[in-house]
Amino acid sequence: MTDFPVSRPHPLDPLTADEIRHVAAALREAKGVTNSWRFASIDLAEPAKPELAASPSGIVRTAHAICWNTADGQAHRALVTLPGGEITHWQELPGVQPNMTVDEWHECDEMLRRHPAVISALAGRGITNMDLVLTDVWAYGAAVAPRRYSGRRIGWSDVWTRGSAEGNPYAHHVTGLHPVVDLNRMELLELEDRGDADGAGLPEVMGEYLPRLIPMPLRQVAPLEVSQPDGASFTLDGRLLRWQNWQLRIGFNNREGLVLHTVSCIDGGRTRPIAHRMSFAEMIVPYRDVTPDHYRRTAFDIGEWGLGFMTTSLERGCDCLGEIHYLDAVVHNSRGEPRTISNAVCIHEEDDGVLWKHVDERTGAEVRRARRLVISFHVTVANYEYLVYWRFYQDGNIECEVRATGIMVTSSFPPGRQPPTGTVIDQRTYAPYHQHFIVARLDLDIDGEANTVSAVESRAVPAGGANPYGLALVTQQTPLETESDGRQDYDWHVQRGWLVASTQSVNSLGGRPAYKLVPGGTFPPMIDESSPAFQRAQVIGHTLWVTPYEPGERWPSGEFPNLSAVDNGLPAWTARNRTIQDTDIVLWYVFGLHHLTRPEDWPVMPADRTSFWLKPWGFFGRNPALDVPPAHGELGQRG
Ligand SMILES: [Cu+2]
Repeated sequence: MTDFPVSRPHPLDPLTADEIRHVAAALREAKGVTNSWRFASIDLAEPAKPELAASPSGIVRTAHAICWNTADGQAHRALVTLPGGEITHWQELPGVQPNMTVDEWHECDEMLRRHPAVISALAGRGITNMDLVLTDVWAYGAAVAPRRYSGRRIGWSDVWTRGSAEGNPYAHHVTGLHPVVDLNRMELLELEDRGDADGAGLPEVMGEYLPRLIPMPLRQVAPLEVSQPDGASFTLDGRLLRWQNWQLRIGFNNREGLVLHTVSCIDGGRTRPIAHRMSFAEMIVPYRDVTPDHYRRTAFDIGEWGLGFMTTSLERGCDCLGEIHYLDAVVHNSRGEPRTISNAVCIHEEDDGVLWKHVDERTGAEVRRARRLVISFHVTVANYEYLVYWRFYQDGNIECEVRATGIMVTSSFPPGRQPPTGTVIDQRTYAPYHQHFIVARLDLDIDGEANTVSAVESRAVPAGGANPYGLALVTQQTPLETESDGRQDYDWHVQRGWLVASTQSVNSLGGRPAYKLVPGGTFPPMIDESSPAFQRAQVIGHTLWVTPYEPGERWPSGEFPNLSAVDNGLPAWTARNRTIQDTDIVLWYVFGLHHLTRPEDWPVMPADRTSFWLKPWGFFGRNPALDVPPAHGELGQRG
């Protein structure tokens, strides 16, 4: 990649605050985008790979915007050049609902908390302090949305009440009360109220986590400091990050949050590509509980809300320890006004225990400490938080870990009527079972674009012949030729993994340099395929999908999952059954958490974690970390 002067943005740099303002102003002026409109998204229109490769300096910087008129609900797509402000594309998008916006969430909460019907329904339950009440609007799927509101931008809401002014907003679910709202008119359409028929009232729960509100003193822990007296060993030039032999570019957008571009490894002076782009393209959270409070609850946290919009600021010493470099992120509100999230992305090094070691009687112990470079961001989606960590290691490994924490959705049940689809976590209160499926979009380019993905399986050879003791274990490698082959499922019995190999370069041993996608955190959807939740999210039906690179194919459950009926992303693209062999491929890896809720996850959940790895597999001819030096002061002092 060419380096650019600092004054000029790199073609992959996210939009600046000024650029966002400029795009909104250009659309207001040229297309009559008045105050009755909202901007769902203003993001960089990333240049496609061939453009970037051909002439990065000749690329016309362009923004992609989705906006809609709340008066008639009509959504539009625009492409706007920067800094020129020329609108090169303006397209009506009939029949789709753009993503939900943070503004709508807040405005809806304000409206509902002032609404006489909501106030009256709460008063009937003895809840009269509206300052303690929180409403939390969720997006619908088409199949569970009332037909009479077809075509409207509707949402449904939970109602919660705090135990005190500073109490956990998600501690007390007002079970049985759900406003249905028209978000364009910002009005209450109806209030579902099943009442409190058995008169049990809100259960007595301990749902607090602030130190001053929990019923016990804080325990003692001694200080633990991380010190890097000489500073960190990475450099950042604009958004180009270099650390050890790694080099990559840090991107960010409204929908995916953190994006890693042009990940490569410097190997013996050669820059070897590994990934063109890695990000999370969708996150789907179906709640697996059919009660009236939960049957609509299938969140598309990326397509409906946006990880970038939901990113929160990080704090040194709390979220990350050591020598930290932060990057801010710029998103925007629904009026098209920019909002800066300070300290949105954290870059730092971590000690990671032993990298390699051997103890020899003559030479003593030879040991290397491992360290890793961590690039992370944290997202708060209403009650839940996702903490995303991309980790780069000295031995060529890449690890992607997600931690889930925050507050589980709960509701109450009448005495003796515990639903079977969740776990009791406090008095007459349960947390429904649910699943968090994350779809990582991995545009890998192992030593260039021409790659083939193979399924690699371990096989036991039956005893007999040359294998008299039945010991032999062999591996079987099956190249995936078409998109239907590319739909892969994890199989524990054969330890299936996926090798992404260059079809053009050769390693020092005569083999094809490759990286292996080592599956982790994967589980089957375990859902009836006729379920509307599955129909909207068929991507969760497989662990891995492989497609040929196509710049327009970005969103695995469709560009507009808000109020969607079917998944028109991966299932539709791959129905063409294109060839995926010896070409530029994209892997879509589905992983996450099968969240069988526990009492220990309440009232705030200790971070649960899930991850997968990309490991070099013949990419290097030997252990690439032989040249890592011993820890400071140990050289020549072993024994
Ligand atoms: Cu969960």
